[in-house]
Amino acid sequence: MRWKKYFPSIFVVIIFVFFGSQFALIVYNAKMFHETPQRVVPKNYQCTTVRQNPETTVKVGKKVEKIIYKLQNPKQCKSARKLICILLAGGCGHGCLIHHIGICLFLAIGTNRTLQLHFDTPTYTKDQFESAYLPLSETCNEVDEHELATSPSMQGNGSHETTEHHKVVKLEIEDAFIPFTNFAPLTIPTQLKSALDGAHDRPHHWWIGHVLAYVTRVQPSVKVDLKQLKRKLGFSNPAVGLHIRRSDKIINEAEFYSLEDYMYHVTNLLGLHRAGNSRMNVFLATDDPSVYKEALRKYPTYNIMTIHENSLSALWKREKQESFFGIVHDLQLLSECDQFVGTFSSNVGRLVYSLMLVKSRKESLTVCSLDDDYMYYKRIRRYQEVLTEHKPTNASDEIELQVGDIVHINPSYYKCDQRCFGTNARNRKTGFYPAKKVKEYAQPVMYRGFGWDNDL
Ligand SMILES: Nc1nc2c(ncn2[C@@H]2O[C@H](COP(=O)(O)OP(=O)(O)OP(=O)(O)O)[C@@H](O)[C@H]2O)c(=O)[nH]1
Ligand SMILES: [Mg+2]
Repeated sequence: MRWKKYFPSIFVVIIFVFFGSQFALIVYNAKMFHETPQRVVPKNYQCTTVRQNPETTVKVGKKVEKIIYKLQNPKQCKSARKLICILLAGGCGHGCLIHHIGICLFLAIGTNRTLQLHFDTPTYTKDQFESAYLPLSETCNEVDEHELATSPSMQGNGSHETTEHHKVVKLEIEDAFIPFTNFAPLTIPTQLKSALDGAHDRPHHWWIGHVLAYVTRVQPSVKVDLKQLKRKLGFSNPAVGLHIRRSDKIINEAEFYSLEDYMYHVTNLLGLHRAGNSRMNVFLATDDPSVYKEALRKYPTYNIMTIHENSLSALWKREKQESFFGIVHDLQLLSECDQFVGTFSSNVGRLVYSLMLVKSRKESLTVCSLDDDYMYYKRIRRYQEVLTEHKPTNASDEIELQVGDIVHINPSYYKCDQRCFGTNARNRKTGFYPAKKVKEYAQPVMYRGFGWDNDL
């Protein structure tokens, strides 16, 4: 066999290509992580404290869980009103996927339908999703092929669905904006708004949290894994959850922030100086494996807990099943922490915040985003309510505000810290105004899945 004499050279070429590509990747990552961009000095106002009365929110939360569960588990699946959500987005990460399913569940609850999922994306399968998360329904989980083929696409305008009289409708969901409905994030069921009146600072965020918490109810096997992981880590509360999103995200979607930028907030939250000698618990999740060593070296007095293999698989094997479980575990553990530091430009960071709102039993929860304000793609407009009158001082770029005015924030402004930019709905004037004179406004909408006289 003549080719055998070439075997040593083929072997050398394979070795060369393999090690060469590994070397190139290391150089690429080193460049990406360490040579990067301008440092933005963190400031206190990047943190928000959300307050609640846990006695009320826990009670109402249990009722909300029951309402979603009931709608998702009709006695007769065949005759039930259904929304088949076709998940299309390829290249959609885990946080993105959960937020897409969330959009579908908002719509299903709003239009009084049971949600069914049809995965049509190269990135995930239904089996994979259900290997970690409970099926959305115990009685109506399987999509009927005939219904999938023959049912019309959901149509409508505002809160009115023109396909309302069809028993089954479908909806393709990808990255495009879906403009036709008010059953979208940042709205809140009217009944819920009154039930939470005075009991929660951000009732619309809390509602998003409940919808996403339903989607991410973990399988019993994942609960067992989490218990073991926590034992191994020595996970204990109080703890700050720290999420550092780098790798692909900082190429052109988000800024690079140094570990010190994040730890500045962690230290503040832990009240290090006041608490004396006790070790401070930080649960770290990241897709940059170099962070852990750096953290151990620079912050030896902190108890930094991490699942290092998760960050390795998040960087090198993102498409693989082990990485899927890695992000599931990291998400759950982050959301069990008492405070959060991360970036809201990341779907993962935003998801952690939403889940924390549901899990938190304390009166206040502080979250620090080093970049954007909280948002949800495919949301309705973000509104604010004016608390204090404002007369522009230098007529240049500010608008006038009266108590009770509703302002909508310009969507291209991702951050509203000291000053916000938006349009006053009363007189359509657009300009800047001080952030401290407004508060988030939750838009109430009649979600039909709540019934008309639900006693919350
Ligand atoms: N295990 C683990 N994986 C992570 C972590 N951060 C990011 N990842 C991985 O990176 C992916 C990011 O997913 P996306 O949902 O797209 O979130 P994003 O990239 O932050 O946000 P967008 O690109 O804006 O959608 C996740 O699916 C994980 O695979 C982390 O802390 N732990
Ligand atoms: Mg992404």
